[in-house]
Amino acid sequence: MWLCYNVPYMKSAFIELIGRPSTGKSSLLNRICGHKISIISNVPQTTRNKVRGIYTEKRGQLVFIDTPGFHSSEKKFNTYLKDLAVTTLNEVDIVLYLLDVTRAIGHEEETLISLMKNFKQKLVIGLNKIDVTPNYEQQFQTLLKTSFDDAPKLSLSCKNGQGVQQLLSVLFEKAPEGELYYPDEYYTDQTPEFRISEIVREKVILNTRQEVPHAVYIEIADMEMRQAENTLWVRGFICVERESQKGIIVGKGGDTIKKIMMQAREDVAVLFPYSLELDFRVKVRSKWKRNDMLLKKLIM
Ligand SMILES: Nc1nc2c(ncn2[C@@H]2O[C@H](COP(=O)(O)OP(=O)(O)OP(=O)(O)O)[C@@H](O)[C@H]2O)c(=O)[nH]1
Ligand SMILES: [Mg+2]
Repeated sequence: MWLCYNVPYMKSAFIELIGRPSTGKSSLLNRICGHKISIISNVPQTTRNKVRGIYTEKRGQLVFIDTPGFHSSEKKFNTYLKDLAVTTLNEVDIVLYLLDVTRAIGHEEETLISLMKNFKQKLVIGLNKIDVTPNYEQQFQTLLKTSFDDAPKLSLSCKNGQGVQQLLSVLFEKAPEGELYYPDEYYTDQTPEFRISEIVREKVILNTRQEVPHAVYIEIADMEMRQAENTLWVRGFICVERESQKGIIVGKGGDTIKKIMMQAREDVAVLFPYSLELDFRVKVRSKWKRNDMLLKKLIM
């Protein structure tokens, strides 16, 4: 169903969310769109893809593109993630640059600030996590004022929703006039396969520590809808770099993998109107982060 609001004109825009790892980009996307679209964790570089979240109301439609955290590193894997975030900047109407006010501005943030200067005309700045550090003004506002005098700056908390409505007003003000890009009931354009694999990856991240979350990618081998049982069967692999990581994910007597599957099933069940059976095995794929063909498939 398409919206037929009685307003003089509609607005619509593509908006990229960019910022250092863990600034809260995915949390903001989910809060605005009202659904769990992008996975979230306190591990840097949780997001590895361009994840679209769609927000529609009487003023029009905002299509948010969540991107991987901007991390200065020369490693191949990080370069892929960074390039994805940077190349998207040229494709969108608005750049929403998110900073984490609980962390000091270091070299990485300064690199991003320099990059953002090329997009001043379409820039909106969000200062997130003010629930933790409400008195951040001195450190951030002075720097941002000298670098981006004209860009709107919003104080935000994705945790309690503070500032989010004001942010939406600013974004609609900045958005060009235009028709809706998606039907109004859409809140994402992700395939079921991608959503399931991301939720499984999130549960792996939440149940493991240290290098394991960064060593993992998910491969869906097969999805089969069994109509008679109204059940979707999903089989796949949790791929890691080393045998030791496989052991951590499987856990003692298979405890960890069972927990991961149970948590994933609970989250996935909310998304789909049918039952789900998840059957995932852990396998070792050493050096996968150096495999260009695989990275091109995984990071897009
Ligand atoms: N206290 C507080 N925590 C927040 C807020 N927003 C996000 N977080 C937390 O910050 C961590 C990182 O959040 P994400 O949304 O995954 O951050 P991200 O920028 O998408 O991270 P990457 O995908 O790794 O770049 C999570 O533990 C969130 O719960 C906020 O406003 N306040
Ligand atoms: Mg993210």
